[in-house]
Amino acid sequence: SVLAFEKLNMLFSSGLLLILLKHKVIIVGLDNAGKTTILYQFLTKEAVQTSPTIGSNVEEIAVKKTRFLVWDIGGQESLRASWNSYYCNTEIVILVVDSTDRERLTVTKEELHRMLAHEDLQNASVLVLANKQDMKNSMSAAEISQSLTLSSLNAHSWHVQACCALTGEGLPASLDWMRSRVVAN
Ligand SMILES: Nc1nc2c(ncn2[C@@H]2O[C@H](COP(=O)(O)OP(=O)(O)O)[C@@H](O)[C@H]2O)c(=O)[nH]1
Ligand SMILES: *[C@@H]1O[C@H](CO)[C@@H](O)[C@H](O)[C@H]1NC(C)=O
Ligand SMILES: [Mg+2]
Repeated sequence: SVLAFEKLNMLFSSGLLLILLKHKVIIVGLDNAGKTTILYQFLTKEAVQTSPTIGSNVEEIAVKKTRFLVWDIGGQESLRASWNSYYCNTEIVILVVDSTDRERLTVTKEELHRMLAHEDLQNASVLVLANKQDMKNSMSAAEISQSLTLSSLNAHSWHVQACCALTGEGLPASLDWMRSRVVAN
């Protein structure tokens, strides 16, 4: 098994092993959309927390043995310019939308399409979470899908899920979809 060891070593040094074992996910969206609340709901619901917090907003979650490394990157305008430093090796982009925030949906749309044009994200799947469905005046998943012109995303696999981060409703289904994107059937 020297050969096996050398192969393993090679995998480690190329960073491939990390990519093979954990699927990188980034959570984006405007400030106040509910990104951080969703990340922590993922940790306490269906998913099992498998390791302590790595940084303030990076968590590892496992869904039926599929491991995701989830990066919650800030949504304030000043931080959006640096989003692209997180794109490398990302398999899934979670876009969190505050479904009551009609005014800023145009900004979200622009940020989303700008982001997906980046070559590092050319193969990434996109999960749009229509959050805050518990609010009376919230837009439906279909309205959000239309406003974000998701049907124009020919190169990316995408899905919209209505959810409420406060109760966790819609989040198990989101994790199932994420898993379906990275696990071969
Ligand atoms: N009513 C309601 N409030 C939510 C929901 N998700 C998040 N919030 C609230 O929205 C605010 C912003 O949430 P946060 O997770 O900090 O947003 P972030 O800036 O995107 O990380 C907080 O006051 C949350 O409690 C939801 O589904 N429904
Ligand atoms: C995307 O997938 C294609 C085909 O598998 C591959 O050649 C390319 O390197 C991938 N791009 C990225 C950024 O991973
Ligand atoms: Mg946050």
